[in-house]
Amino acid sequence: MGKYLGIDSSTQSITALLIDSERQEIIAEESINFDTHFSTAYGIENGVFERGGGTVHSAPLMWAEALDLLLQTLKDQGHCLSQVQAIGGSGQQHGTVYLNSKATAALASLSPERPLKDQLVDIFSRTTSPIWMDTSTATQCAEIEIGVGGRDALLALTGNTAFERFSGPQIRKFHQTEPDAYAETAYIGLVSSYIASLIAGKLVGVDPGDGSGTNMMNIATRQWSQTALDATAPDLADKLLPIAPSGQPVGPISPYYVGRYGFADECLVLPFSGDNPCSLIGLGLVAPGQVALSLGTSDTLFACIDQPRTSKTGEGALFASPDGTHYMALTCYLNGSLAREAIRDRYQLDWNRFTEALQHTPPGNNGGLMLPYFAPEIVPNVPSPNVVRHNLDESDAEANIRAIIEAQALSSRVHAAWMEIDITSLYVTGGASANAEILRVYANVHNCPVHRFETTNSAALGAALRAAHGHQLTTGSSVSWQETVEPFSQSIPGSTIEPEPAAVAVYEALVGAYEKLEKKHTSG
Ligand code: ADP
Ligand code: XUL
Repeated sequence: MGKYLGIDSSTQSITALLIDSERQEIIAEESINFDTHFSTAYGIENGVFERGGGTVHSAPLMWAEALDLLLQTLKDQGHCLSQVQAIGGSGQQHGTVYLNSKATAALASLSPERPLKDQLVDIFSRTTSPIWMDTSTATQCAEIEIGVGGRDALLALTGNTAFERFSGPQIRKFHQTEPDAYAETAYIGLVSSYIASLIAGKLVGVDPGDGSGTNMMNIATRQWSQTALDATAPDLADKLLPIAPSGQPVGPISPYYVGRYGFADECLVLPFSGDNPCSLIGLGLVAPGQVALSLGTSDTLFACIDQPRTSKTGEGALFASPDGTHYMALTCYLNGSLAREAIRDRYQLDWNRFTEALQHTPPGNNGGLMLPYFAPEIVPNVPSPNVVRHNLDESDAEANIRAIIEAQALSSRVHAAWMEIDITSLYVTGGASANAEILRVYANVHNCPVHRFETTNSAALGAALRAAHGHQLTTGSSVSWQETVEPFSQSIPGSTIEPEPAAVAVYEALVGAYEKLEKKHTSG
């Protein structure tokens, strides 16, 4: 029992969440927004650079600089980091980081006198990282599926059909377009394993939760699949570390953080996992049944399941749960918060006015519908931006606001069917889950209560809980996952949003029309 730190390196920010497992409370929660601090230095917007043709990258050196700023902020606030017994972490999924042969020595010899940024600038064989928003690899997806013996073969082997954002297709594209830089790459990691490597001061492998988002991991054995690696790029096994079991500490924290921020020498580091797998833990989904909704930069709907269920149509993804035994089924949308912001900004509103518009307009929007593909969409697969308005006048700001939220909620209902789960409640997280009027639409579309939690940073909370669980196992105590998550996964009393029968009936009638409109304008 003690203090545990969770770090979530996400698309737009990096967050630290500190828990006291004895007092069963969150004692610190701090975020560094990338645009606020680094937009000029790195030329990013919303945490990323868009390079046309669906290419979306970010800057791994910026993530390191942001990590320093985050820890400095915690230290300046007076948090006693020497009491942290273990650190767990989470990263935006699928993004790949490419390191050269200098990385190992640089990580091992970090001086607490100089910031990470100055000491890591030379370790990259590729200075940018393609991230989950990148949709530029349709060709590579097709090639990988053929390479392993077809789409069904890849699905059976890895649990997933090929997705543009997944790491394997991104690595293949890098090998094809920059073969020299690929040859100079000594190690390929994911966002999660890269941040873990910075903290451990040595290269740390990818965990099964994030490994399952690569199209390269055998979902049954939770190890890299040589067949999938061969279909992806040459010599790839040499550039990857073995998969690191999610619950086993990889060693103590690097002396850099001891000297610079006052962590204890013996503070342990757990392998990091993906943000969605960590949210699964942070929301307490350690047994099959409950379903959660994350409204972050991406919107995701996910559930804990006990048997690997796959999505043949390519609507859903299957990941290993970092609890070591279960799986998670997930549907991911690219047009989440940034699409909501596109509408908010189109009508020059703030979130208060946006929320008022939802209060002023009726469920069903008088028949006005929108397909909100401001950017290419993952589900359904929409390769280029395409915003469709049906019975909807673009000049009517309030109706457009209701239309986008209803579209997102209706789509989450349509594309959750593959999971074959009866959704009887939704646990919510992510920045937009602070907005009760958005959640009301989801409660009515899914006809179930929506539960809210103390933190909207469930990925960082899940990372801290993973640290607590992993550390306690090293002390010989046989703590269960249920015991670990329970004190932190109670919904806020009185905050549940219940479905309203009249609105439920409206959406029951509307969902078919939405699906029809979606089919008409997409190949799905
Ligand atoms: P990520 O972890 O993917 O970087 P977050 O979960 O932190 O993202 O969510 C950030 C997003 O939350 C912002 O881009 C913003 O659009 C959204 N957000 C914050 N407050 C509100 C609000 N009151 N209503 C709707 N969306 C909000
Ligand atoms: C999940 C996905 C996104 C990212 C960013 O498959 O691509 O949810 O993890 O949050």
